[in-house]
Amino acid sequence: MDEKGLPEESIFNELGFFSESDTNYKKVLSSMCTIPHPIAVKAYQQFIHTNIGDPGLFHGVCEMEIKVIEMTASLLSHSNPKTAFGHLTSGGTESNIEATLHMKNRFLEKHFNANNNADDTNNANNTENTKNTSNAGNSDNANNFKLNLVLPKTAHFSFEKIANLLDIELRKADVDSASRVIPESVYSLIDKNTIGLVGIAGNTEFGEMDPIVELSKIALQKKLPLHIDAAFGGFVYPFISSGTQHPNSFGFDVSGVTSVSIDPHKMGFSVIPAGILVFRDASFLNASLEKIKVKTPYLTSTYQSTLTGTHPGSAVAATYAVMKHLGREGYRQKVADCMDLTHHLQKKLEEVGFKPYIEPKINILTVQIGDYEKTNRIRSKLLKEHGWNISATTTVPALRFVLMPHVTKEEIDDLVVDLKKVLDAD
Ligand code: 0PR
Repeated sequence: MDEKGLPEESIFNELGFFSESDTNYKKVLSSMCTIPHPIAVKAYQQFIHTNIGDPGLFHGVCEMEIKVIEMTASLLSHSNPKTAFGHLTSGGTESNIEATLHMKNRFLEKHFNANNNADDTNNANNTENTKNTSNAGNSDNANNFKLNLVLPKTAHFSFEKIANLLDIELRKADVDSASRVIPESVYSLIDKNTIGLVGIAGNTEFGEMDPIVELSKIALQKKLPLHIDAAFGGFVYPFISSGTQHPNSFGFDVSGVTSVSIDPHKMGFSVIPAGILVFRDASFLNASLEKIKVKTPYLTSTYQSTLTGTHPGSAVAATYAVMKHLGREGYRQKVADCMDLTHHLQKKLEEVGFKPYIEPKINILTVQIGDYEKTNRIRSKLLKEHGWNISATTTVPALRFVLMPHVTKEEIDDLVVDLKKVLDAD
Protein backbone atom coordinates (compact mmCIF):
# COMPACT_ATOMS: atom_id res chain seq x y z
CA MET A 1 0.00 0.00 0.00
CA ASP A 2 1.28 3.44 -0.92
CA GLU A 3 2.17 5.99 1.76
CA LYS A 4 0.36 8.84 0.03
CA GLY A 5 -3.22 8.62 -1.23
CA LEU A 6 -4.29 9.62 -4.75
CA PRO A 7 -6.94 12.18 -5.72
CA GLU A 8 -10.39 10.95 -6.75
CA GLU A 9 -9.85 11.74 -10.41
CA SER A 10 -6.76 9.57 -10.81
CA ILE A 11 -8.45 6.75 -8.92
CA PHE A 12 -11.39 6.80 -11.28
CA ASN A 13 -9.14 7.03 -14.33
CA GLU A 14 -7.48 3.88 -13.08
CA LEU A 15 -10.80 2.17 -12.34
CA GLY A 16 -11.92 3.05 -15.86
CA PHE A 17 -8.88 1.21 -17.16
CA PHE A 18 -9.74 -1.93 -15.12
CA SER A 19 -13.36 -1.68 -16.11
CA GLU A 20 -12.44 -1.76 -19.80
CA SER A 21 -11.18 -5.30 -19.33
CA ASP A 22 -14.52 -6.38 -17.86
CA THR A 23 -17.47 -7.38 -19.96
CA ASN A 24 -20.42 -5.08 -20.42
CA TYR A 25 -22.32 -8.26 -21.37
CA LYS A 26 -21.99 -7.61 -25.11
CA LYS A 27 -21.48 -10.91 -26.95
CA VAL A 28 -21.95 -12.86 -23.69
CA LEU A 29 -24.17 -15.94 -24.03
CA SER A 30 -22.34 -17.97 -21.40
CA SER A 31 -23.46 -16.20 -18.24
CA MET A 32 -26.39 -16.95 -15.97
CA CYS A 33 -26.11 -13.44 -14.56
CA THR A 34 -27.02 -10.20 -16.27
CA ILE A 35 -27.05 -6.43 -15.85
CA PRO A 36 -29.09 -5.81 -12.69
CA HIS A 37 -32.39 -3.97 -12.96
CA PRO A 38 -31.88 -0.18 -12.38
CA ILE A 39 -34.34 -0.30 -9.47
CA ALA A 40 -32.19 -2.95 -7.80
CA VAL A 41 -29.08 -0.82 -8.29
CA LYS A 42 -30.78 2.23 -6.78
CA ALA A 43 -31.98 0.30 -3.74
CA TYR A 44 -28.55 -1.31 -3.36
CA GLN A 45 -26.92 2.11 -3.23
CA GLN A 46 -29.41 3.37 -0.64
CA PHE A 47 -28.59 0.49 1.72
CA ILE A 48 -24.88 0.17 0.89
CA HIS A 49 -23.83 0.64 4.54
CA THR A 50 -26.14 -1.97 6.05
CA ASN A 51 -25.07 -5.23 7.64
CA ILE A 52 -27.74 -7.83 8.15
CA GLY A 53 -25.29 -9.76 10.34
CA ASP A 54 -25.99 -7.26 13.13
CA PRO A 55 -29.78 -7.14 12.95
CA GLY A 56 -30.36 -4.88 15.95
CA LEU A 57 -28.72 -2.01 14.08
CA PHE A 58 -30.70 -2.59 10.91
CA HIS A 59 -34.31 -3.37 11.74
CA GLY A 60 -35.37 -2.00 8.36
CA VAL A 61 -33.39 -4.42 6.20
CA CYS A 62 -34.29 -7.28 8.54
CA GLU A 63 -37.95 -6.51 8.00
CA MET A 64 -37.32 -6.43 4.26
CA GLU A 65 -35.56 -9.79 4.42
CA ILE A 66 -38.62 -11.33 6.10
CA LYS A 67 -40.80 -9.88 3.34
CA VAL A 68 -38.47 -11.21 0.61
CA ILE A 69 -38.64 -14.69 2.14
CA GLU A 70 -42.43 -14.45 2.30
CA MET A 71 -42.69 -13.30 -1.33
CA THR A 72 -40.33 -16.06 -2.41
CA ALA A 73 -42.23 -18.73 -0.48
CA SER A 74 -45.41 -17.54 -2.15
CA LEU A 75 -43.71 -17.68 -5.56
CA LEU A 76 -42.69 -21.22 -4.64
CA SER A 77 -46.37 -22.10 -4.00
CA HIS A 78 -46.13 -22.29 -0.20
CA SER A 79 -49.62 -22.70 1.27
CA ASN A 80 -48.74 -20.39 4.18
CA PRO A 81 -45.75 -18.24 3.16
CA LYS A 82 -45.51 -16.57 6.58
CA THR A 83 -44.45 -19.89 8.11
CA ALA A 84 -41.59 -20.39 5.65
CA PHE A 85 -38.13 -19.87 7.09
CA GLY A 86 -35.07 -18.62 5.28
CA HIS A 87 -32.61 -15.88 4.55
CA LEU A 88 -30.56 -14.28 1.83
CA THR A 89 -27.20 -15.77 0.94
CA SER A 90 -24.39 -14.87 -1.41
CA GLY A 91 -25.80 -17.19 -4.08
CA GLY A 92 -26.46 -20.78 -5.10
CA THR A 93 -23.23 -22.17 -3.70
CA GLU A 94 -23.80 -20.85 -0.18
CA SER A 95 -27.47 -21.90 -0.27
CA ASN A 96 -26.52 -25.43 -1.31
CA ILE A 97 -23.82 -25.60 1.37
CA GLU A 98 -26.22 -24.54 4.09
CA ALA A 99 -29.04 -26.81 2.92
CA THR A 100 -26.65 -29.78 2.92
CA LEU A 101 -25.20 -28.82 6.30
CA HIS A 102 -28.71 -28.88 7.79
CA MET A 103 -29.38 -32.27 6.20
CA LYS A 104 -26.17 -33.59 7.72
CA ASN A 105 -26.89 -32.14 11.15
CA ARG A 106 -30.45 -33.43 11.04
CA PHE A 107 -29.18 -36.90 10.19
CA LEU A 108 -26.60 -36.88 12.98
CA GLU A 109 -29.13 -35.56 15.46
CA LYS A 110 -31.64 -38.21 14.45
CA HIS A 111 -29.24 -41.11 14.55
CA PHE A 112 -26.57 -40.13 17.03
CA ASN A 113 -28.17 -37.35 19.02
CA ALA A 114 -25.64 -34.92 20.42
CA ASN A 115 -25.82 -36.36 23.95
CA ASN A 116 -25.40 -39.94 22.79
CA ASN A 117 -29.03 -40.58 23.57
CA ALA A 118 -29.71 -43.73 21.65
CA ASP A 119 -32.16 -43.55 18.78
CA ASP A 120 -33.21 -47.16 18.86
CA THR A 121 -35.09 -46.92 15.58
CA ASN A 122 -31.71 -47.02 13.97
CA ASN A 123 -30.08 -49.49 16.32
CA ALA A 124 -27.94 -46.95 18.12
CA ASN A 125 -25.83 -48.49 20.87
CA ASN A 126 -26.35 -51.87 19.40
CA THR A 127 -22.97 -53.51 19.86
CA GLU A 128 -23.53 -55.54 16.69
CA ASN A 129 -23.40 -52.36 14.71
CA THR A 130 -20.18 -51.10 16.17
CA LYS A 131 -18.53 -53.81 14.09
CA ASN A 132 -20.25 -52.67 10.96
CA THR A 133 -18.58 -49.50 9.75
CA SER A 134 -21.17 -48.94 7.03
CA ASN A 135 -24.01 -48.78 9.51
CA ALA A 136 -25.03 -45.38 10.78
CA GLY A 137 -26.31 -46.94 13.94
CA ASN A 138 -23.89 -46.13 16.68
CA SER A 139 -22.43 -42.94 18.00
CA ASP A 140 -19.15 -44.73 18.71
CA ASN A 141 -18.56 -45.32 15.06
CA ALA A 142 -19.95 -42.00 13.91
CA ASN A 143 -16.59 -41.18 12.38
CA ASN A 144 -16.01 -44.55 10.79
CA PHE A 145 -18.36 -44.27 7.87
CA LYS A 146 -19.16 -41.74 5.22
CA LEU A 147 -22.52 -40.04 4.97
CA ASN A 148 -23.88 -39.58 1.47
CA LEU A 149 -26.09 -37.24 -0.51
CA VAL A 150 -28.04 -38.56 -3.52
CA LEU A 151 -28.23 -36.07 -6.37
CA PRO A 152 -28.54 -36.02 -10.17
CA LYS A 153 -25.30 -36.35 -12.08
CA THR A 154 -26.21 -33.02 -13.72
CA ALA A 155 -25.97 -31.21 -10.35
CA HIS A 156 -23.94 -27.99 -10.20
CA PHE A 157 -20.25 -28.23 -9.31
CA SER A 158 -20.92 -26.43 -6.02
CA PHE A 159 -21.80 -29.87 -4.66
CA GLU A 160 -18.21 -31.01 -5.30
CA LYS A 161 -17.08 -28.27 -2.92
CA ILE A 162 -19.76 -29.33 -0.44
CA ALA A 163 -18.61 -32.95 -0.51
CA ASN A 164 -15.13 -31.81 0.43
CA LEU A 165 -16.25 -29.26 3.00
CA LEU A 166 -18.76 -31.48 4.80
CA ASP A 167 -16.97 -34.76 4.18
CA ILE A 168 -19.85 -36.48 2.46
CA GLU A 169 -19.98 -38.80 -0.51
CA LEU A 170 -21.88 -37.64 -3.58
CA ARG A 171 -23.96 -40.43 -5.06
CA LYS A 172 -24.74 -39.31 -8.57
CA ALA A 173 -27.93 -40.69 -10.08
CA ASP A 174 -28.28 -41.35 -13.80
CA VAL A 175 -30.22 -39.01 -16.02
CA ASP A 176 -32.32 -39.72 -19.11
CA SER A 177 -31.65 -38.42 -22.62
CA ALA A 178 -33.34 -35.14 -21.67
CA SER A 179 -30.94 -34.75 -18.69
CA ARG A 180 -33.70 -35.37 -16.13
CA VAL A 181 -32.76 -37.58 -13.20
CA ILE A 182 -34.12 -41.14 -13.28
CA PRO A 183 -36.10 -41.77 -10.06
CA GLU A 184 -35.24 -45.51 -10.00
CA SER A 185 -31.56 -44.62 -10.08
CA VAL A 186 -32.05 -42.22 -7.14
CA TYR A 187 -33.93 -44.90 -5.23
CA SER A 188 -31.23 -47.50 -5.79
CA LEU A 189 -28.49 -45.22 -4.39
CA ILE A 190 -30.19 -44.56 -1.05
CA ASP A 191 -28.90 -46.43 1.97
CA LYS A 192 -28.74 -46.05 5.76
CA ASN A 193 -26.14 -43.32 5.47
CA THR A 194 -28.09 -41.10 3.09
CA ILE A 195 -28.68 -37.66 4.56
CA GLY A 196 -31.02 -36.40 1.85
CA LEU A 197 -31.89 -35.97 -1.81
CA VAL A 198 -31.38 -33.14 -4.27
CA GLY A 199 -33.51 -32.30 -7.31
CA ILE A 200 -32.83 -29.52 -9.80
CA ALA A 201 -35.27 -27.05 -11.31
CA GLY A 202 -33.27 -25.67 -14.21
CA ASN A 203 -30.04 -27.61 -14.45
CA THR A 204 -26.96 -25.58 -15.29
CA GLU A 205 -26.17 -27.22 -18.62
CA PHE A 206 -29.62 -27.66 -20.19
CA GLY A 207 -32.12 -25.79 -18.03
CA GLU A 208 -34.14 -28.98 -17.55
CA MET A 209 -36.20 -29.81 -14.49
CA ASP A 210 -35.95 -33.14 -12.68
CA PRO A 211 -39.18 -35.06 -11.98
CA ILE A 212 -39.64 -33.37 -8.61
CA VAL A 213 -42.99 -35.04 -7.82
CA GLU A 214 -41.38 -38.46 -8.25
CA LEU A 215 -38.40 -37.45 -6.11
CA SER A 216 -40.79 -36.19 -3.48
CA LYS A 217 -42.52 -39.58 -3.31
CA ILE A 218 -39.17 -41.26 -2.71
CA ALA A 219 -38.19 -38.67 -0.09
CA LEU A 220 -41.45 -39.14 1.81
CA GLN A 221 -41.24 -42.91 1.65
CA LYS A 222 -37.64 -42.92 2.89
CA LYS A 223 -38.25 -40.06 5.36
CA LEU A 224 -35.49 -38.00 3.81
CA PRO A 225 -35.28 -34.25 3.20
CA LEU A 226 -35.48 -33.09 -0.42
CA HIS A 227 -33.58 -29.94 -1.37
CA ILE A 228 -34.40 -28.30 -4.70
CA ASP A 229 -31.65 -26.39 -6.47
CA ALA A 230 -33.66 -23.78 -8.37
CA ALA A 231 -30.77 -21.29 -8.42
CA PHE A 232 -31.44 -20.50 -12.07
CA GLY A 233 -34.89 -21.97 -12.81
CA GLY A 234 -36.59 -20.63 -9.70
CA PHE A 235 -37.27 -17.25 -11.28
CA VAL A 236 -38.06 -18.81 -14.68
CA TYR A 237 -40.26 -21.89 -14.40
CA PRO A 238 -43.06 -20.16 -12.46
CA PHE A 239 -43.30 -17.62 -15.29
CA ILE A 240 -43.20 -19.93 -18.28
CA SER A 241 -46.55 -19.50 -19.99
CA SER A 242 -48.98 -22.32 -19.49
CA GLY A 243 -49.62 -24.45 -22.52
CA THR A 244 -46.20 -26.08 -22.41
CA GLN A 245 -46.56 -29.70 -21.46
CA HIS A 246 -43.90 -29.27 -18.77
CA PRO A 247 -45.05 -29.95 -15.22
CA ASN A 248 -43.93 -26.82 -13.43
CA SER A 249 -44.26 -27.96 -9.82
CA PHE A 250 -41.01 -27.91 -7.93
CA GLY A 251 -41.85 -25.81 -4.89
CA PHE A 252 -43.62 -26.25 -1.59
CA ASP A 253 -46.82 -27.48 -3.26
CA VAL A 254 -44.86 -30.73 -3.67
CA SER A 255 -45.18 -32.22 -0.22
CA GLY A 256 -41.73 -33.83 0.07
CA VAL A 257 -39.81 -30.65 -0.73
CA THR A 258 -38.10 -29.35 2.41
CA SER A 259 -35.92 -26.54 1.04
CA VAL A 260 -35.35 -24.53 -2.12
CA SER A 261 -32.39 -22.47 -3.32
CA ILE A 262 -33.30 -19.66 -5.73
CA ASP A 263 -31.00 -16.86 -6.89
CA PRO A 264 -32.16 -13.26 -7.37
CA HIS A 265 -28.75 -12.48 -8.90
CA LYS A 266 -29.54 -14.75 -11.85
CA MET A 267 -33.02 -14.52 -13.39
CA GLY A 268 -34.28 -12.42 -10.45
CA PHE A 269 -32.43 -9.40 -11.99
CA SER A 270 -31.10 -8.28 -8.61
CA VAL A 271 -27.48 -7.42 -7.83
CA ILE A 272 -24.60 -9.78 -7.14
CA PRO A 273 -24.45 -11.24 -4.45
CA ALA A 274 -28.04 -12.28 -3.89
CA GLY A 275 -29.16 -15.83 -3.26
CA ILE A 276 -32.10 -17.11 -1.23
CA LEU A 277 -32.45 -20.30 0.80
CA VAL A 278 -36.00 -21.09 1.95
CA PHE A 279 -37.22 -23.94 4.14
CA ARG A 280 -40.82 -25.07 4.33
CA ASP A 281 -40.73 -24.22 8.04
CA ALA A 282 -38.22 -23.99 10.83
CA SER A 283 -39.20 -27.24 12.51
CA PHE A 284 -37.02 -29.25 10.14
CA LEU A 285 -34.10 -27.17 11.35
CA ASN A 286 -34.61 -26.91 15.06
CA ALA A 287 -31.93 -29.35 16.10
CA SER A 288 -29.55 -28.29 13.38
CA LEU A 289 -29.91 -24.59 14.12
CA GLU A 290 -29.08 -25.34 17.74
CA LYS A 291 -25.95 -27.07 16.56
CA ILE A 292 -24.65 -24.25 14.37
CA LYS A 293 -25.96 -21.45 16.54
CA VAL A 294 -23.19 -19.39 18.10
CA LYS A 295 -23.55 -16.84 20.86
CA THR A 296 -22.86 -13.27 19.76
CA PRO A 297 -22.85 -11.58 23.15
CA TYR A 298 -21.44 -8.23 22.06
CA LEU A 299 -23.78 -7.81 19.06
CA THR A 300 -27.36 -6.63 19.07
CA SER A 301 -28.63 -10.17 18.59
CA THR A 302 -27.90 -12.94 21.05
CA TYR A 303 -26.89 -15.58 18.52
CA GLN A 304 -26.17 -16.18 14.86
CA SER A 305 -27.04 -19.28 12.90
CA THR A 306 -26.18 -18.26 9.36
CA LEU A 307 -22.94 -19.37 7.72
CA THR A 308 -21.72 -15.86 7.13
CA GLY A 309 -21.38 -13.17 9.77
CA THR A 310 -21.38 -9.72 8.23
CA HIS A 311 -23.39 -9.79 5.04
CA PRO A 312 -24.93 -7.13 2.83
CA GLY A 313 -28.32 -5.67 3.66
CA SER A 314 -27.95 -3.83 0.35
CA ALA A 315 -28.55 -7.10 -1.52
CA VAL A 316 -31.73 -7.61 0.51
CA ALA A 317 -32.95 -4.12 -0.39
CA ALA A 318 -32.10 -4.60 -4.07
CA THR A 319 -33.95 -7.91 -4.17
CA TYR A 320 -36.97 -6.54 -2.32
CA ALA A 321 -37.11 -3.55 -4.68
CA VAL A 322 -36.89 -5.50 -7.92
CA MET A 323 -39.39 -8.16 -6.81
CA LYS A 324 -41.86 -5.48 -5.73
CA HIS A 325 -41.25 -3.41 -8.86
CA LEU A 326 -41.61 -6.19 -11.42
CA GLY A 327 -44.28 -8.25 -9.70
CA ARG A 328 -45.30 -11.55 -11.28
CA GLU A 329 -46.48 -9.67 -14.35
CA GLY A 330 -43.06 -8.07 -14.89
CA TYR A 331 -41.16 -11.35 -14.46
CA ARG A 332 -43.61 -13.10 -16.80
CA GLN A 333 -42.85 -10.48 -19.46
CA LYS A 334 -39.09 -10.72 -18.97
CA VAL A 335 -39.17 -14.51 -19.13
CA ALA A 336 -41.33 -14.30 -22.27
CA ASP A 337 -38.71 -11.97 -23.82
CA CYS A 338 -35.92 -14.41 -22.96
CA MET A 339 -37.93 -17.28 -24.46
CA ASP A 340 -38.47 -15.20 -27.59
CA LEU A 341 -34.68 -14.79 -27.87
CA THR A 342 -34.25 -18.52 -27.28
CA HIS A 343 -36.70 -19.44 -30.05
CA HIS A 344 -35.08 -16.89 -32.36
CA LEU A 345 -31.67 -18.52 -31.84
CA GLN A 346 -33.22 -21.96 -32.29
CA LYS A 347 -34.75 -20.90 -35.61
CA LYS A 348 -31.50 -19.34 -36.84
CA LEU A 349 -29.52 -22.45 -35.90
CA GLU A 350 -32.03 -24.71 -37.59
CA GLU A 351 -31.69 -22.62 -40.76
CA VAL A 352 -28.01 -23.58 -40.86
CA GLY A 353 -28.74 -27.22 -40.09
CA PHE A 354 -28.50 -27.54 -36.29
CA LYS A 355 -31.30 -28.85 -34.12
CA PRO A 356 -31.18 -28.24 -30.35
CA TYR A 357 -29.84 -31.14 -28.32
CA ILE A 358 -32.94 -30.91 -26.12
CA GLU A 359 -36.00 -28.83 -26.98
CA PRO A 360 -35.41 -25.81 -24.66
CA LYS A 361 -37.83 -25.62 -21.74
CA ILE A 362 -36.33 -22.38 -20.47
CA ASN A 363 -33.83 -19.87 -21.83
CA ILE A 364 -30.88 -22.26 -22.24
CA LEU A 365 -30.22 -23.81 -25.64
CA THR A 366 -27.67 -26.51 -26.43
CA VAL A 367 -26.58 -27.75 -29.83
CA GLN A 368 -24.31 -30.62 -30.83
CA ILE A 369 -21.79 -29.78 -33.51
CA GLY A 370 -19.37 -32.70 -33.10
CA ASP A 371 -17.27 -34.44 -30.45
CA TYR A 372 -15.75 -32.76 -27.38
CA GLU A 373 -12.59 -31.80 -29.25
CA LYS A 374 -14.44 -30.13 -32.09
CA THR A 375 -16.88 -28.43 -29.71
CA ASN A 376 -14.04 -26.91 -27.69
CA ARG A 377 -12.15 -25.90 -30.82
CA ILE A 378 -15.19 -24.11 -32.28
CA ARG A 379 -15.96 -22.52 -28.95
CA SER A 380 -12.47 -21.11 -28.60
CA LYS A 381 -12.39 -19.90 -32.25
CA LEU A 382 -15.69 -18.11 -31.70
CA LEU A 383 -14.04 -16.26 -28.81
CA LYS A 384 -10.61 -15.63 -30.33
CA GLU A 385 -11.71 -14.73 -33.85
CA HIS A 386 -15.09 -13.11 -33.19
CA GLY A 387 -15.25 -12.23 -29.48
CA TRP A 388 -18.22 -14.49 -28.57
CA ASN A 389 -18.46 -15.93 -25.05
CA ILE A 390 -20.23 -19.26 -25.35
CA SER A 391 -19.93 -22.21 -22.99
CA ALA A 392 -19.82 -25.92 -23.65
CA THR A 393 -21.53 -28.73 -21.78
CA THR A 394 -19.63 -31.56 -20.11
CA THR A 395 -22.19 -34.36 -19.89
CA VAL A 396 -22.52 -34.41 -23.71
CA PRO A 397 -20.41 -32.47 -26.21
CA ALA A 398 -22.53 -29.43 -27.07
CA LEU A 399 -22.34 -25.67 -27.34
CA ARG A 400 -24.49 -23.98 -24.72
CA PHE A 401 -26.18 -20.61 -25.05
CA VAL A 402 -27.87 -18.80 -22.14
CA LEU A 403 -30.36 -16.21 -23.41
CA MET A 404 -30.36 -13.51 -20.75
CA PRO A 405 -32.11 -10.14 -21.17
CA HIS A 406 -28.84 -8.44 -22.22
CA VAL A 407 -28.77 -10.51 -25.44
CA THR A 408 -30.34 -8.99 -28.58
CA LYS A 409 -31.78 -10.54 -31.75
CA GLU A 410 -29.20 -8.64 -33.82
CA GLU A 411 -26.45 -10.24 -31.75
CA ILE A 412 -27.99 -13.66 -32.30
CA ASP A 413 -28.07 -13.12 -36.07
CA ASP A 414 -24.40 -12.07 -36.07
CA LEU A 415 -23.44 -14.98 -33.85
CA VAL A 416 -24.99 -17.56 -36.18
CA VAL A 417 -23.21 -15.99 -39.18
CA ASP A 418 -19.89 -16.21 -37.28
CA LEU A 419 -20.59 -19.76 -36.16
CA LYS A 420 -21.23 -20.79 -39.76
CA LYS A 421 -17.97 -19.10 -40.86
CA VAL A 422 -15.97 -20.86 -38.16
CA LEU A 423 -17.54 -24.23 -38.95
CA ASP A 424 -17.00 -23.86 -42.68
CA ALA A 425 -13.31 -23.00 -42.17
CA ASP A 426 -12.73 -25.80 -39.64
N1 0PR B 1 -26.95 -24.23 -8.76
C1 0PR B 1 -27.13 -24.09 -10.08
C2 0PR B 1 -28.21 -24.90 -10.75
C3 0PR B 1 -26.35 -23.19 -10.82
O1 0PR B 1 -26.52 -23.08 -12.14
C4 0PR B 1 -25.36 -22.44 -10.14
C5 0PR B 1 -24.49 -21.44 -10.84
C6 0PR B 1 -25.20 -22.62 -8.75
C7 0PR B 1 -26.02 -23.52 -8.09
C8 0PR B 1 -24.19 -21.85 -7.96
O2 0PR B 1 -24.56 -20.52 -7.90
P1 0PR B 1 -23.54 -19.35 -7.52
O3 0PR B 1 -22.54 -19.27 -8.66
O4 0PR B 1 -24.42 -18.17 -7.42
O5 0PR B 1 -22.90 -19.71 -6.25
N2 0PR B 1 -24.44 -21.50 -12.19
C9 0PR B 1 -23.62 -20.65 -13.01
C10 0PR B 1 -22.58 -21.51 -13.70
O6 0PR B 1 -21.85 -22.23 -13.02
C11 0PR B 1 -22.96 -19.53 -12.27
C12 0PR B 1 -22.40 -18.50 -13.21
C13 0PR B 1 -23.04 -17.30 -13.40
C14 0PR B 1 -21.20 -18.72 -13.86
C15 0PR B 1 -22.51 -16.35 -14.23
C16 0PR B 1 -20.66 -17.75 -14.72
C17 0PR B 1 -21.32 -16.58 -14.90
O7 0PR B 1 -20.81 -15.60 -15.73
O8 0PR B 1 -22.52 -21.47 -14.92
